[in-house]
Amino acid sequence: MKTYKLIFIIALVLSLSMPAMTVSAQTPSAAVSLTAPVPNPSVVGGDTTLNLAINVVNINPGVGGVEVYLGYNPTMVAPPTTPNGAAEVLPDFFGTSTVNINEVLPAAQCPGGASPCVHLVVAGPPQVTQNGTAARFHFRGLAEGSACFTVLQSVLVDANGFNVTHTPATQQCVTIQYRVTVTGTVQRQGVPANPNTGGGTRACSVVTATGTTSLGPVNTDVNGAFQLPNLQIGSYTVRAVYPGYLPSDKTGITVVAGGATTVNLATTTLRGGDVNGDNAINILDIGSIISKFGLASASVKSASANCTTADEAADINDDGRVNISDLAIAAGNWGVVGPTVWP
Ligand SMILES: [Ca+2]
Ligand SMILES: [Ca+2]
Ligand SMILES: [Ca+2]
Repeated sequence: MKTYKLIFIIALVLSLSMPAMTVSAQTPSAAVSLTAPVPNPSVVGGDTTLNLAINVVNINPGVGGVEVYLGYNPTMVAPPTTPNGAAEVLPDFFGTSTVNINEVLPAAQCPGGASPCVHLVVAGPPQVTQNGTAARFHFRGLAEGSACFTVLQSVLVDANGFNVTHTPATQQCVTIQYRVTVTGTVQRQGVPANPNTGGGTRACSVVTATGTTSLGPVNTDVNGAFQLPNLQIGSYTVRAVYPGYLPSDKTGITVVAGGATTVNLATTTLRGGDVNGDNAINILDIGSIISKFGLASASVKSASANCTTADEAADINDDGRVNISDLAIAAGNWGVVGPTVWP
């Protein structure tokens, strides 16, 4: 009976103590941090973003506001002025935030006085235990190099307005690279054919850049326009090709830091008649056209949806027929060799 009692008492003690163990309060903690900038590397003229993250555990009566001064290097990055200013408030920490200040301050008005800063205040329903992002900062890249972001000062306050001691954010940096987009238009002699019997367009000329790096191929659109993005600092030749035509080369394109981020090339017009693609227009090409003369259902690459159709090169002007028009184009370019000079 005594043993019975003892077991009962032990069981009672255990049953009382166990719930207390499972709900025991976690040690209160709070931290403010910056997420890694995205994208990294970023580009001159492009946007880079990083988030203000807050992590609080068992802070009573709950964190109800955060104020930060985010310092940045003004020679490397600048906050955009539109549409939402330098920062946008995110709902991931407070849910719906109720107050925010979002302003860019000169160095003299920032803690430490060494760099300009984004001053942000966000407040919302008090959060006792929560981990999330309260805001996202936006910056535009200005120059090649490393740009770092530093929280010069951060304040967390609880729902009673008292400061909450917290771990401060560590610095985040982004590499900014200089990149250029080359745009231009490629036309093809005799295209679109007249009358255009549902034939091809100026689409599907293939454009590549070679040099310091290789970029492309990209296809021209129905108007012959193309874009080659992300050329890094260096020297390039841009080439346009299409079956049945001599290639055209734009040489000596140099990308230098601090120049324009878009380079617009003049329009080039490919010369037709190189049916066999050997960079010369001669008797071999004329012979190929004559051997297919009268073909009325030629395969037209520039009429296909994604430039996937293999092209009948003897149908120079892509009207779906091999006839006197194609012969005239080739004969008119007799003796011309490629690549032709892109103006
Ligand atoms: Ca040829
Ligand atoms: Ca034709
Ligand atoms: Ca063709």
